Amino acid sequence: MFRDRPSAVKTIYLSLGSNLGDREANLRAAIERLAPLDVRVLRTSPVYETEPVDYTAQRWFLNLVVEAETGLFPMQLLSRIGKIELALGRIRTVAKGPRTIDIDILLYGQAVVRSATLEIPHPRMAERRFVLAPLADLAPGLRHPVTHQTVREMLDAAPAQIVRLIHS
Ligand code: PH2
Ligand code: MG
Ligand code: MG
Repeated sequence: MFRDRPSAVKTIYLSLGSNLGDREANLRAAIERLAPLDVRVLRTSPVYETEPVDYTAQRWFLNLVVEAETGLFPMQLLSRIGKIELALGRIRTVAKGPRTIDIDILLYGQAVVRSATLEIPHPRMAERRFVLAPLADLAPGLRHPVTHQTVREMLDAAPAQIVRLIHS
């Protein structure tokens, strides 16, 4: 009963990235701020150091993926994530440029959301090793709700990009 109500608890996957200041501390601080905002962290992937994509003239990133549970609706989740980014000093200057912290929603259960301000699954996740490598550590068999590819299949097909494991 009510299994498909959007307010039911969902398993979600978030991509976190930082390439300014103490990157590791920024990732940790962001993770700590999730629980008080009703996003319960279940597991955290290993940390990868990753070559910048799109806007390449910037420092390498540290990236990881968080698996969490939340009863928040997608737009509520997006707005709380935005609060964490702001609190940690994110200033939007160059699009896809340097940032103290970036938190992106990759997956929200098997939901598909397409609005002007939010797209789930993340529209570029299948092209990004910095997303797929840590996601594959947590959930290699998880399927993309639109393409039905597994995370492992997406990673195998993704374009070249250097990602190196830093630690678990
Ligand atoms: N984020 C971007 C653009 N490019 N490259 C890496 N390696 N890691 C990121 O998190 C990243 C990026 C836009 O959000
Ligand atoms: Mg991003
Ligand atoms: Mg973002």
